[in-house]
Amino acid sequence: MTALVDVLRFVVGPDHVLTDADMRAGYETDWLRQWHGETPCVVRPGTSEEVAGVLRACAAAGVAVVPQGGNTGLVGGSVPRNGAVLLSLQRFNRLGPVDPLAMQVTAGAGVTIEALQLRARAAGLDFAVDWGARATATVGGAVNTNAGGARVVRFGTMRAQVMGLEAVLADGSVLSQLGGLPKETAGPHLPSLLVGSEGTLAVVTAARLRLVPWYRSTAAALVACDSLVHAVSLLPRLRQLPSLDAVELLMPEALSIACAHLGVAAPLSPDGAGAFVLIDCAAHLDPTDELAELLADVQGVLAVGPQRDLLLRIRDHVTIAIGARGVPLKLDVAVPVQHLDRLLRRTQAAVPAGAELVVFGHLAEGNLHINVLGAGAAAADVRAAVLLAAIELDGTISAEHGIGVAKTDWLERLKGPEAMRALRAIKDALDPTGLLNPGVLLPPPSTPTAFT
Ligand code: 2HG
Ligand code: ZN
Repeated sequence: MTALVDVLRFVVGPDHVLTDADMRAGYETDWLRQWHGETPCVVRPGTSEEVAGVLRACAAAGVAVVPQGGNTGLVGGSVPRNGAVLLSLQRFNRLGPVDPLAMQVTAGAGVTIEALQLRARAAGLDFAVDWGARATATVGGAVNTNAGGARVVRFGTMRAQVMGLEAVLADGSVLSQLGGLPKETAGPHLPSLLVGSEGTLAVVTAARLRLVPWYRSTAAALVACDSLVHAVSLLPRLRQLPSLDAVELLMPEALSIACAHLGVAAPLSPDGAGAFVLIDCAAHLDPTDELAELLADVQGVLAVGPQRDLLLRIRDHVTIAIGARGVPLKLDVAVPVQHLDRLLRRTQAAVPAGAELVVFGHLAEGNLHINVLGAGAAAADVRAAVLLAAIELDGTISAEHGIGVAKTDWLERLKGPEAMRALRAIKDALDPTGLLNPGVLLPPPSTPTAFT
């Protein structure tokens, strides 16, 4: 162990190898304190060549590597396990100039989503992917989980933003594909293969990202619906809105606990409502009238416009509000929207009396964030019931958080044996010794890599 640490100090400089327990602590537990592991050292390279040096040193010592960005993941994919070295990408915080001709920018893996948004806006553009953890979550993590968030209805997930990547492969070679050409049919697009690969195929160090217009005029509305079915029925008309930016779902308990956490009154009374839909619009010209007109004959609409900041703040704080009440069973599933109600009913039926079910999510993508507090010994059964329901309803066990270590046992059921064989073949080809993030995404390898 000491020998490896010495080599790592040589590769990245002594200040960037952290071995003291108090220095490691922040890297060993995720932000919501759901996942914890231990690492003998945190290594913080500053260049792709240094990443390559770290990978070569760890490979030579037979020690696995867990890459980590902002550590805001929700499925344990960036928390160290089994004595692996923790490779932090935090120092990859370089943000290139915005290219207004291509509407693109190159961002280091450690750049936060918020910093990227601010840089884009300073140039009159915007970055499309957005979610509550924007101040801490990083580009590298977003690429690796194929992050989604609120604006997928308009701009797609992270996959749709990635024009190119720079990444270090397990053998230490640096794959640099940051050109960003919008058209190229010279074989498969390797950067796309790495999107959503959760650090198991390469260490992503930078991304060439698509930017979108910055729509400065905004309007939001909150609609109290009788039921989830009623909420879903609004989608066809909402999709007509050219300015539609987000369609978020808040079940009454999610709205209540976020408001209570923030100490604000609920903008609409949760009493009697079955579901709330938060609609956000953004355009070059004020979309308020367009949104108001569209909702004119809909009951239970909060005045469009003035309370937008509050509504978005409430939505952003649901996860934190849940976390403040305890460590929940957290599931991130999606089904075709017409099956959402069946998914919800099957979930409700699985939750034991006395447990607290908090559901919210991204309505347009049929993506429910299912959080159960106080499930106790029933947690495993609830988890199985929800994941099975998602699969049986033609959905997925992970819509945007990834598989991590949390759902590897269900991946084959979702994907089927053919896809699993293909995924394993890709993993074996790019990382034959299982150096990168073993145990994440694919079930643990047969030969565990332990720190020696
Ligand atoms: C969100 O949409 C995040 O706010 C977190 O994906 C979801 O906490 C969750 O379950
Ligand atoms: Zn989400």
